[in-house]
Amino acid sequence: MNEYYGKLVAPDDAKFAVLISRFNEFVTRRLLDGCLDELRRMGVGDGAVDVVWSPGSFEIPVLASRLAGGGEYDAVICLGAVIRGGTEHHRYVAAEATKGIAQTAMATGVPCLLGVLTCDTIEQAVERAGAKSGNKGADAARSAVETVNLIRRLPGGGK
Ligand code: INI
Repeated sequence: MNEYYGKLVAPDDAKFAVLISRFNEFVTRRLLDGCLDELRRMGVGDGAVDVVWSPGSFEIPVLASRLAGGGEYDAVICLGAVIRGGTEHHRYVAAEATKGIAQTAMATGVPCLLGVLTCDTIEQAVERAGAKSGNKGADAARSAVETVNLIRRLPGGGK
């Protein structure tokens, strides 16, 4: 029996894009801090990371598609914060962002990590951006490294 799993070690030549929404920046900056800190702690050098700012979470899929499709990155880590407002607008933004990120990963074969918060309140978002409930940016960074490592370890997975 062969069993495959990813280690929390980034391959030396792996490159990561961190695609982050400027909307609700007071939250997303904390996700970015958590993400970059975690990448560094897993041995990823700053030179192996490009940070790309998206206007909002709605624009993440089209930008992720460009980044993942360009052949430059081993993973695209998508960070955003969709927070319920007074209308249903947030619902459409969250649906398109999450669906588009998944579709981009499937279409390109490049892992696109879901680090987009979908919250009812600002408190919930802050809790998930480095307060009570951890940091979803750091979680996405770990999943990115684990997935990239696993892909390289799968039969035929190396570049
Ligand atoms: N963008 C977000 O990233 N989070 C939100 O909570 C949000 N809400 O609720 O409006 C949001 N809207 C902007 C959207 O992502 C687009 O940038 C905008 O609609 C222009 O296409």
